[in-house]
Amino acid sequence: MGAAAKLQIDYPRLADIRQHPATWWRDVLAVVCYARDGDALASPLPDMPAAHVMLPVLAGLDGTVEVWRLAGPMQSGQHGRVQYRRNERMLFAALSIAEQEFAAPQSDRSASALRGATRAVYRQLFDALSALGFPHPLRIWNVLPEINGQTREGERYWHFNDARQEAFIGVRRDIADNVPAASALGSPHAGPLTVYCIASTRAPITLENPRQRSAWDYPAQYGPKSPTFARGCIESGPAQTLFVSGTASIVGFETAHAGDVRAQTQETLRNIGALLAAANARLGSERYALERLSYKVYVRRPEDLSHIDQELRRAIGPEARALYLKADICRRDLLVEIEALGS
Ligand code: 3EB
Repeated sequence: MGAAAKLQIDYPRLADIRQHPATWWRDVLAVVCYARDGDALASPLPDMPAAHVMLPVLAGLDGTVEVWRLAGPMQSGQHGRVQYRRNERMLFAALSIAEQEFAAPQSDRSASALRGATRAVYRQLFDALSALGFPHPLRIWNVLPEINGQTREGERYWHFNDARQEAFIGVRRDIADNVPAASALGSPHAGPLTVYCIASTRAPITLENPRQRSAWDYPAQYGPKSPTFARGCIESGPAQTLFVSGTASIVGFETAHAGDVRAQTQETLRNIGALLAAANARLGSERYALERLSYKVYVRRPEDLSHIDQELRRAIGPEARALYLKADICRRDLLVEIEALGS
């Protein structure tokens, strides 16, 4: 059956899971490989689609990969440039496109290559989701190099946002209340634009955070076109999987505690707490709790890791499950961003 199987996330080592028999892989929905550079990009198994994300693991073993499990059997395939794996209920989709494919000669600091790559990635993604019968993205991850970099025409993240929003409008999705949970991170290494996604046959319940202005409604000082994501969403159906978007020290629409990583971590966790309260209120139960989530923490400066980890464990408890990755956050003054899964 598996209709209400829990979506689970584990962080084994690639070298260890290579040994596992085919039966172990039967329930695997998704694999995400984190790499320092191009040398670790081999797929764990020939038939296993994987997202290759150019973010180094900060705390954890070398060769750590992320494995999402649901209930098999699963089916893998390729649609256009999208690699996917799915069962009846959920689809994992991943693709990477290099900006160079869209670069005009001599246009070094131009934003047009990033915009072209972003449009292409999202067109491919939406085409695949609709062709495969999973038209509702629940959760999207976006990773691009130099997210805080400047072009002649403004910040790279702004151009990414512009092209992403255009892609959502292109598939006729209203921006408000009809967009997935997401994260957008900067890779400290050169590499392609990488997007991966978990999608559903059914529209999710989308969530906004009462402590934060909705990102699709940010004022223009954060870029001419707003970021296209919801603060979180709940999978429709009995499993009620909760996806918490990348969350930072933003209150209203402004960054709080610039330069203070401990205070930013505390504020971020208050924001996640407020989102959980909104999710529980929406379901009329105490379905979700901070102590029961799985966390992924994006750290701008590796030297902040112990401060962030201390604050996280102080707020959530010593048993908190968290993977730490080194990444640039989309605003220069943000030092940490935290996302979560409630299963
Ligand atoms: C924020 O709240 C912090 O552009 O997809 C968090 C989650 C952030 C998703 C995105 C950006 C994104 O605005 C940054």
